[in-house]
Amino acid sequence: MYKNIVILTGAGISAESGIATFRDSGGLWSNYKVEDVATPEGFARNPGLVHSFYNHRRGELAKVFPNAAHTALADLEKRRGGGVTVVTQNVDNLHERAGTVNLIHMHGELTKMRCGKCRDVIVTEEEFSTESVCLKCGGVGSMRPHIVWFGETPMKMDEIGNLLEKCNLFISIGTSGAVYPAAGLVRIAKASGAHTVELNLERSQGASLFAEKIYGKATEVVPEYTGKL
Ligand code: BV8
Repeated sequence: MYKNIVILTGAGISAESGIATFRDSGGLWSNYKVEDVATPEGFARNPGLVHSFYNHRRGELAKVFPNAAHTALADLEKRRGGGVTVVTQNVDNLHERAGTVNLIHMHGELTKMRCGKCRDVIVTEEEFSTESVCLKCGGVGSMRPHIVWFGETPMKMDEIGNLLEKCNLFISIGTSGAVYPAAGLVRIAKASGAHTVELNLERSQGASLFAEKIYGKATEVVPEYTGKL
């Protein structure tokens, strides 16, 4: 029986809820250039474009719902009464809305904005622009998405490292394994002696690192796999 389970999720777990992935055809990156909307340099160059990219995605959140894969992870956590942590690369709030409690957003959250001046972080569903004012310090145009862009340090890496040292089952769901350090977490889990499982639509870039691989749609393979734990 696995005592400590760490589950890494990526955009693929939210695909069947209707949220575009990044690298699949027609995905987010086919309509926007990464360097324009997901880097600090892009934000400095054209903050209005970045605000509209995230305003659009934040608006989409209200129209989508968790799917059977999100629910299966929340049920697993409830059933196990602890020892299950989801580390997500996703910035949507579908894991929380499905009931997952032990959750780390390593790339930040769409529903949060941060002031570049006073660092205040707020939860919001509003649209933001370069005219937006920080309610704490009054800074005009100083608000930015509370999101980890390329070149920025992912959140809670120490906490994630501690979890991986103790983990004996590492499950990766719905990620292409294209982005680091997220794509390297499986190596740390393996070094701790964990059993490693990839549940994905197709082989990821890191497929060879996993001891067990099951391919199919997340709403099918995730409930089936976690139901046996
Ligand atoms: C950093 C927020 C220093 C934005 C994102 C080596 C080591 C360290 C860093 C690097 C390195 N090499 C290069 C780097 C730099 C860079 C990087 O990785 N570049 C890549 C492109 C080469 N990394 C960084 O800059 C990171 N920061 O390195 O800081 C550091 C390092 C270590 C420790 C401390 C500090 C910051 C990266 C974060 C960037 N921000 N997102 C936003 O969301 O708007 S990344 C972005 O990609 C999303 O977060 C997304 O989650 C993530 C990964 O994509 P996936 O989730 O995997 O989505 P994708 O579309 O690619 O794949 C979907 C998968 O689902 C597919 O496999 C598909 O088959 C599958 N699927 C589809 N449908 C289904 C399905 N599966 C199941 N069912 C379905 N129905």
